[in-house]
Amino acid sequence: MVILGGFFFGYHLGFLFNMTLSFLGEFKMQYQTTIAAIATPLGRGGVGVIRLSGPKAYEIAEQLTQKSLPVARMAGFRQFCDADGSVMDEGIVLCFPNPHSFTGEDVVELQGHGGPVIQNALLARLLDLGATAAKAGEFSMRAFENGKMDLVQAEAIADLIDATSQAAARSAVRSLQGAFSTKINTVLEKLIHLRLHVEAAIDFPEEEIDFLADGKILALLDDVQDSVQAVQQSARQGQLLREGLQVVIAGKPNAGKSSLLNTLAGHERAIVTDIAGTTRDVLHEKISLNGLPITLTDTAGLRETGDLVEQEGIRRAIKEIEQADLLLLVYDLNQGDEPLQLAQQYFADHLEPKRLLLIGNKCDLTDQVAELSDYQGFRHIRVSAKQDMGVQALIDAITAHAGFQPEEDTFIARTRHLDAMKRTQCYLSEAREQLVVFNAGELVAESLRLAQNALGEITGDFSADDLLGKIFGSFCIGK
Ligand SMILES: Nc1nc2c(ncn2[C@@H]2O[C@H](COP(=O)(O)OP(=O)(O)OP(=O)(O)O)[C@@H](O)[C@H]2O)c(=O)[nH]1
Ligand SMILES: [Mg+2]
Repeated sequence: MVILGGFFFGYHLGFLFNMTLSFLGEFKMQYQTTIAAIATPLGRGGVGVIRLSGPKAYEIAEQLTQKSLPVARMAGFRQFCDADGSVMDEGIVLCFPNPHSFTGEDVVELQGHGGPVIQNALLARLLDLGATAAKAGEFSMRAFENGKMDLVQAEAIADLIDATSQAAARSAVRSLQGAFSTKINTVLEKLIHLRLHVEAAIDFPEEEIDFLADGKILALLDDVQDSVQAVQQSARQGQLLREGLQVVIAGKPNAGKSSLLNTLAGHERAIVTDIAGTTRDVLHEKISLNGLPITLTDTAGLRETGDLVEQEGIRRAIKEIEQADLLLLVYDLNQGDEPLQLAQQYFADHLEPKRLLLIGNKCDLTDQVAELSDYQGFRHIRVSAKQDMGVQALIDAITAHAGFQPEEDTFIARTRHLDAMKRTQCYLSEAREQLVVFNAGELVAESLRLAQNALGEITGDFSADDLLGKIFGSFCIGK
């Protein structure tokens, strides 16, 4: 190791060290265009904000106000003028000189009155003065490309705006403040450290075998794999919080499916009658159970029928069942039904214990108590949807089934992040096999390089342009 030192640090470290810097440091992108967009939702309100960003932001704002601009970060009252000098609106102008702005460019915020007609007219005037209409997410994209934030933080802004619960908003703020990025960067640093050791071993072929076999690299690899796994677990909670769970209620007609949906939703959303075949269409309801966002779906009862409308309802029910994250299979405890028989008849291919909860309903009409148990390897629970018996236990079973256990420091995450971590783990497993089974240094190094690229996609270090376009394209305009 000592012999390796000098050469190694002079050569490989240079290359890998630059890589480390590129992911920790900032670089700046020069855009020629100045973009403009209405940043507040279009509608009637006291104030409407229009944002300008780019090299001509100041010049355009000066032409609009026909005056010099206020001092940086100080509010200045100005009139907003049309081409013929007539006053269109008046309001506050705020200037943020580069690089200390949201995008890292010169930014001007024009706070006029919040009405769609005047806001659109002001935006049109800015475009006449040389600005370009911003595309969805273009301000955030520039902020990302100018190193003002990484991809995870940019996504967290969108998630904060779209948050549907307090818990989701809190975890979005945590991601925005860098909680998630810090974890990823810590693992990336460990991975780069491991790559340094492997690259060093390859450079000295006469020592390669010993070096690979001495256990040090394996120990480092263990540590990286454990660290990725730990982040994966936290990110899974954040992803559940953001994307929620698709829960579908299915069963025979009259089993009490719609009653269960109403009880879980806390209001009379679906029609309930004692006529078998009441529900025909698919019905969605967004609810939150123990803080977990859920889209709950009620479906038509499954049975053989000659009724064309009901047949179509059943076809749609089966489609929903096949796509569900979790299926609540409801049956009436008083009918002597074998709960799995229906599942075998209608969706045998989708019978997995981790996607299915069996629910024996109407326990109020039996002498059986509401409780959780096991039935042929599946979770089973007795409830009364009508009398609200066993429903809290059902709610707990649903969230536990989804593996939802948010902690105080949960950060928001997306499926994209989990996919990237899964690929990272695959490359790390490959690296382990090359190391342990084949002792093949070059192949270990290549797998580790791919693992680093996959992990780097999360914060945007190694993201392809089309991925960036997809991510920012889903943001709203003016962000
Ligand atoms: N006693 C009792 N009756 C229930 C319970 N749950 C539902 N019911 C009754 O069972 C009947 C059918 O309930 P629904 O909720 O409409 O059943 P469903 O499964 O949606 O039926 P379809 O829409 O026809 O497929 C209604 O008369 C409900 O009041 C329960 O827990 N206890
Ligand atoms: Mg129904």
